[in-house]
Parts: sequence; structure tokens; C-alpha cells
Amino acid sequence: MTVFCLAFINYCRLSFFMITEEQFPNAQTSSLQLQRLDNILIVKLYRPEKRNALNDDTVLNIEKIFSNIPDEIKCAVICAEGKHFSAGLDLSELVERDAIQGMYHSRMWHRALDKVQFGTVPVVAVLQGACVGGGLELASACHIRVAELSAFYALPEGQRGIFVGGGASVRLPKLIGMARMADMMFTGRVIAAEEGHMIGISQYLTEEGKGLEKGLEIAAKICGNASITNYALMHVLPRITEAAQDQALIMESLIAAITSDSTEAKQRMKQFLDGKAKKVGE
Ligand code: 1HE
Repeated sequence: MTVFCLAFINYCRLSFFMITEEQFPNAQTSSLQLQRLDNILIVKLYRPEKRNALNDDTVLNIEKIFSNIPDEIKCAVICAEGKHFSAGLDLSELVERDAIQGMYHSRMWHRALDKVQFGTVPVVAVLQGACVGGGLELASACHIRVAELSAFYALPEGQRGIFVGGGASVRLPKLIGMARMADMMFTGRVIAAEEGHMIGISQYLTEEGKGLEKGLEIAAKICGNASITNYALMHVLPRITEAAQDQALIMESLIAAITSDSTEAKQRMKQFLDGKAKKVGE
């Protein structure tokens, strides 16, 4: 089995990430770069000359990567090279699709972004510059969004005569509400980083150039959680929030019982009671 390195060392804390071709076929030649820092996988959109427009190759590789996260990875960070996170769908590939191909294309995006949202590890997105169309759909599939002050958001689909097809109509209203999403598409209006933060697109806002540092800091905290808690936040909480109240409450009781029964939870609570664990805020 051929093993190859994908290593892009921006600074010395980053280590080489050894991955197999079976795990990530073609990833080394695609528009994505992979790095690893301890238990964190960093997936970088790497097509800055096209403003990280998401072509089929990139979307399929995102699906492969998030379907094959190695066990030792506990959290992922999606970030982007250059001044823009992503200009969305690669419009040059859109031109000659018929309705049936269009349906399959949209379903391919759904598959890939479902792997991001409902995969094995929480995902933090680090956003700068344009985060538009499919770029915003990708960001919306992540669990936490960190935005630099240059970030801006738009859904130019309305202006291009199309509709969102990568899951935005499902995920974005959960962040900002349906009326705001409809306004973005009706008017093509651009939402700046501060407003995006206020209305719930990002959970963290940083100075320019500080997004990745913040994203990695958050990812390190997530890695420190019990895996079952992260799992419950990714897979159970979204179902609870969509269920009717009586079903939601029973689901909450079940997952509360399962998590607190784990050996790790018992050890963590004992550490606190013995005065050996951090207090809230420390
Ligand atoms: C692209 C794309 C793209 C740039 N597909 N090639 N998305 C959009 O409608 C957004 C379109 N892009 C823009 O509005 C601007 O490019 C940006 C505001 C993001 C950046 O502006 P700027 O001045 O920095 O870059 P640029 O000069 O416009 O673009 C640089 C190159 O990237 C240029 O190619 P070049 O060969 O002439 O150098 C652009 O053509 C190319 N480029 N954006 C293809 N999107 C699952 S459904 C999702 C539906 C959608 O996402 S629709 C929204 C599509």
C-alpha cells in the first residue's frame, strides 16, 4: 500500500500527516490540502486563483475525506487559502447540465455536506472574504464558524437565475431564519462579518489573519471532550431540536443516561469532586 505525505507546513507546530491513498484517493492532486496538528485534521480549500470555487472534484474529495476520518482524529477545521473562503459553486461547470443531471449534482452536494455535518468528528469552519453561495452552504454544514472581519456572505443564486442546491434551504434558516435567507436571495444583498455574527452565521469573530488560530484553539477544546458528548452534540441534539416536545424530551433522557453511564464521565466527575478538575471558566 502506497503511503504518501500531504504536508504543508505553514508553521512549525504543524506536523506531517501520513495518510493512505485508499483513505483519500487523489486528494494530493485536488484543490484541497490536508494538514494535521495533534488530533486535529485541517482541510484547506486550495484553489485561490478561482476564489476557491467548488468544482465537482473538490466536492467529491470533501465527501471522501469526511467519510474516512482516521480514528485518531477528534476534530476537523475547514479553512481556505487566499483572501476568500469560497466563491461557491464553480459556475464554469454548471453550463450544460440538464434537469436530471442537475438533480444528481445537487444530491452529490447533499451527500458530501451530510458527511461534514453528520460524520465522525465536529468541524470548525474558518471564514474570510467571500463566503457565498455553495461556500456558505459548506460553512453552514460545519458545527462552529469562526469569521475574520473581512468575511462577507451572500446567496447570488437569485441573481444567477438558479436556486440553492447544496442544502442551504435546510441549514441556513436554522442559523438565521427563513426570512433573512429569503431576503438574501430576493435582493442579493451582501452581509458583512459583523452583521453575520449578530444574526448567527458565525459564533466567533476575529481580527484579520487570526481566524485559523482561533479555529484551532476551539478544535483543541473539542478534542478534550468525551467522544460520546461530541457524538451526542453532532447526531442527537439536531434530532432533538427537530422532534415534537414529548419525543425530544425522551431522547434527551436517553442520551443523558447513556453519556453519564460511560467510564469516562464517571472518571471526569470523580476528578472534579476530588478537586482535580478545572472549575467553570478556568
Ligand atoms: C469563478 C467563480 C465561481 C470566481 N465559479 N469561477 N458564485 C458566485 O456567483 C460568485 C462569483 N464570484 C464573485 O462574485 C467574485 O469572484 C468574488 C466576489 C468571489 C471575488 O472577486 P475577485 O475580484 O477577487 O475575483 P474575480 O476576478 O471575480 O475572480 C477570479 C477568478 O475566479 C476569475 O477567473 P479568471 O480565469 O478570469 O481569473 C473568475 O471567473 C473565477 N471565479 N468565482 C467559477 N463561482 C450547490 S449549488 C450552489 C450555487 C452557488 O454557489 S451559486 C453562486 C456562485
